[in-house]
Amino acid sequence: MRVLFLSTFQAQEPLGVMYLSGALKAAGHETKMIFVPDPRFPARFKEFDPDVVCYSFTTGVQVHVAGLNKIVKKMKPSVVSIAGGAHVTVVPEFLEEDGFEAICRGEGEEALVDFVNRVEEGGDLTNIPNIWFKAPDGVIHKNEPRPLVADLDSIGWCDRTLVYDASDLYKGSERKVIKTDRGCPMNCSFCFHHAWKTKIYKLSNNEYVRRRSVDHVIEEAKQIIEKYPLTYVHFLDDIFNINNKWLAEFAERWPVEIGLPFDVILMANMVTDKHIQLLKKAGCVYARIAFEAADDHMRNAVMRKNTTRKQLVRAAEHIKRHGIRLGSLNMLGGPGATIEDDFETVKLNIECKVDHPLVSLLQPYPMTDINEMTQEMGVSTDQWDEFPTLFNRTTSIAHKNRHYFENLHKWFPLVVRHGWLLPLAQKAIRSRWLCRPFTWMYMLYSEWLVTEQNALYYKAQSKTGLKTVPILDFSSRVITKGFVRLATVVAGKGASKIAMKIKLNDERAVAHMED
Ligand code: B12
Ligand code: SF4
Repeated sequence: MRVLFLSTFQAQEPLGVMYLSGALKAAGHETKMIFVPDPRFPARFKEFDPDVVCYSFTTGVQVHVAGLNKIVKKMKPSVVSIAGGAHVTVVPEFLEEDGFEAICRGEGEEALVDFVNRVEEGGDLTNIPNIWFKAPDGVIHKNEPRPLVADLDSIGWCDRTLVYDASDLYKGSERKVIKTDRGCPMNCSFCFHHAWKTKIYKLSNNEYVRRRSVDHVIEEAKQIIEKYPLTYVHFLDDIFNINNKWLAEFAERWPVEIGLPFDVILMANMVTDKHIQLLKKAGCVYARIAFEAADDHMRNAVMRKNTTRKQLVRAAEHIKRHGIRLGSLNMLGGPGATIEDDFETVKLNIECKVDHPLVSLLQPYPMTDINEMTQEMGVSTDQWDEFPTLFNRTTSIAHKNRHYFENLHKWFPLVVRHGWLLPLAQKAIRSRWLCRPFTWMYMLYSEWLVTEQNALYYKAQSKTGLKTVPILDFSSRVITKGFVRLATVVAGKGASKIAMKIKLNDERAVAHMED
């Protein structure tokens, strides 16, 4: 069968669909991806003439996806539309949307292959594990998930050609992503993991948390290097330092067999000095830890990070001591937070001398425990169609002085790096009228942080030239972005591809802080 994946451009290559395409091809199907907007979309759609169309998306963009699928159904009414990924897994009621025949909950390689095989055979579509199917009479058949694939190596390779053949932006990027794990043992109340683990799959950590072998990961990196530009790897793992034995083997082999710099996210309550020594030896140039909130009640009782302040400070010290760039992930405006609590988070970042402070406004995503908490507190939304598509800029939580939190978000990176600005920020965030200039300030400063980040990558790769001079890199990014914004106003969506090219390799996008 011919299976088409449709998606908007995103700031990072989408791994999930590449894995799905790998599984479909191994089962003998043909796949293609089209990123939209694309002026040649109708012609390319007609040329490929798909039997099945797949969509993968997060909460916030479902309305756009439904609109896109309407266009698809007009072009070919007989095509079978199936959605999967983060949003429909937790809001399967999306299937009630006109135009969709099925959704997939959870991991999809085996489920999608079964589904497409049955469509091909004209078989029964009502009883495929993981798949919810809407029969022609409108009845929705809801199937339980199948057991998770225990040995991740057995899933095989993700099919990078799906995405790279569809877009030179991703193919040409010198940074590529690799994911070595699936699942997470933690139960942070704002994250999708506890919802998937305990509410959908109903599994223990032993079954839910899995990791590929070091062999398999190194082989993947080798395959990428053979075919595509690659000078830097962004590991998408939720917790890179979860297994001591794995980390030791990785640190031994990666520098010898691959030798490329990389960045990771670490869990602060698991970090030891030995981990950081190993990571340094392996070529890690940048490590992020999640502070989320300095207030103990918010961090541990509300967000359930299960991490003490002491552990955060100690992990930060280890990372700095070994000369690795320290990034922090922070969330402002949690349910019940006061602005004073959030200023404590700023102070904790200052105390830890964070190089790259990343910050978002907490959004209570569907099916998460924090969403239930915010509902119980009467400050949440469950209108998913009105959910913000991005984390930053605004909060969906009904705080008394919402603009205080939104303004602090814009001041956050600057104040963390320049602590003397704290008293000024404490006053400035109260202004209702300066939100826009604060946003510009945030964007400019974030651009500078990205410039610092780039300088680090260039150094690790021993690159030289004008592009590697920080002030020139910064100026060119700012001028080009300014130009793209102007061009977008004048030329509309035509400029979006250039904007995306600038966003690729942008640290904020990688860390979920897209501007
Ligand atoms: C990398 C990443 C990104 C990247 C790339 C996204 C991408 N398309 O891959 C970037 C930086 C662009 C990104 C952006 C955002 N992200 Co993000 N992201 C992730 C992250 C860390 C890894 C995704 C991944 O590659 N997983 C590995 C692959 C193998 O798994 P997968 O993608 O889930 O795909 C499997 C299944 O879901 C399923 N499947 C997926 N699609 C489909 C489609 C079909 C048809 C079928 C049958 C099955 C299926 O099968 C796949 C293989 O098993 C996840 C958290 C995580 N650990 O998964 C968050 C996550 C997906 N992101 C999240 C969010 C909130 C966002 C943002 C909204 C954040 C923001 N900036 O404000 C944006 C949304 C951007 C947009 N407009 O769409 C949330 C989504 C929650 C929700 N309810 O939707 C997650 C779950 C994080 C979390 N802690 O909760 N993200
Ligand atoms: S540690 Fe990170 S990935 Fe794991 S549950 Fe918490 S937020 Fe999610």
